[in-house]
Amino acid sequence: MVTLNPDYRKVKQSYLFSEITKRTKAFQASHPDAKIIRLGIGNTTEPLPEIICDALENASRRLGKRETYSGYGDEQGNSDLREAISKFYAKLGLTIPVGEIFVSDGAKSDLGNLMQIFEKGSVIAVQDPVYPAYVDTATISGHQIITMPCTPQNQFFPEMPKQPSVIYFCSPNNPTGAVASRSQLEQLVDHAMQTDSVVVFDAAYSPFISDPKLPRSIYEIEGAKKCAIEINSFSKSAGFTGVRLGWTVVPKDLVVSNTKEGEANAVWNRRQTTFFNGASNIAQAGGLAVLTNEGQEACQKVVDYYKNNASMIRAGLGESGITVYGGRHAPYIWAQMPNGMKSWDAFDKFLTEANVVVTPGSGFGSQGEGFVRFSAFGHQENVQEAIERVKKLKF
Ligand code: PL4
Repeated sequence: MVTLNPDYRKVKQSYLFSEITKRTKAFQASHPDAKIIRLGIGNTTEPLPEIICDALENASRRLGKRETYSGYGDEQGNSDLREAISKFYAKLGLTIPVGEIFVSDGAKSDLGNLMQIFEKGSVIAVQDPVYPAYVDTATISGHQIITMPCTPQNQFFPEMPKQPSVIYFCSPNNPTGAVASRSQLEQLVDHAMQTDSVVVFDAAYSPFISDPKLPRSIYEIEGAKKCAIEINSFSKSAGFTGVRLGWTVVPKDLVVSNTKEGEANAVWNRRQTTFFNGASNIAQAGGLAVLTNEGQEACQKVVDYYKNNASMIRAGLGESGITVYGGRHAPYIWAQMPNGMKSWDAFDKFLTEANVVVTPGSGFGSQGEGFVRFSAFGHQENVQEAIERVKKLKF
């Protein structure tokens, strides 16, 4: 008998962001004149800098000539891009050799794919609230999930799990917008070392950190190469949400219990060469341009534009009497609704009365109930308009 993977029955029928899209479309269909402003899904809106567009265009033109055409590349990524990523880390004072860098088609694919290298039934510890892709991919992969509550009371830094776990940790955090300090990340790494745990560190929002004292990579913490994998993305740093490009670092020093040094790196390499045929060669050429000095400067300007949106949202919600967290080193503002209002009720109120889409906090976990997440990705004039509309609401 052939059966479907029963673990799909354990996840909600609809993925959070698909549900938001569905409800927004239904509202638009019944209110065709409503000018809806989307601050729900964290989706970039600003155009790519010229230098990146040129690189993407040139790469596609190279495919049109016999002399420069290229087909499949290395599954691990093109060596020039891997070298550029290694240099990106060198600027943070870190040594990450090319052999530890695996180019991907985005962080979401790898955070889910990484579940495959751990034995089925492993304990996966996630922050609560959390980006739902971690929970859903862990469930579908047959692992057990434990949650680490992150609340205003613990400044969104959780107590560590009691048992050895694969700890998914995201900083700057989606959805709370909290960013972990150096001493908090030292606690995380110490804990992983002492308990034979592995940290999967999601650094997708690291370019939003503007305080040089705050770590942008887990490898800024001593000992992290022995216990941590890092995922990164060009989506939010360079507006590649649609282009699709990211990378994962699996250090050769990483030791998962019962393995030798280098084995986790080799297993991930085996996984990638077996299941993945490499990122698009056009996207990789774009990524190379992003990592040039000129590219970094141009992309940082776009990140700063979104950061300015985040400050505007923080200020506007504050004026409305809503308690806000995050949004300083992150594109997300975590807003606590007044009078115990539930997340989906707040979602409906924002959508129907202000025609503004937000993400209900309860979709990120039980600790998100009573919150909504505002995304700072949007055109500035729309963000401004959304704030004006929200300020008129009565709670
Ligand atoms: C909507 C912590 C957004 N359709 O673009 P990627 O794959 O390199 O990065 C995905 C990703 C990875 N890690 C974290 C993230 O927050 C995200 C993107 N999250 C959001 O609004 O929370 C986009 C979500 C996307 C989805 O289905 O996840």
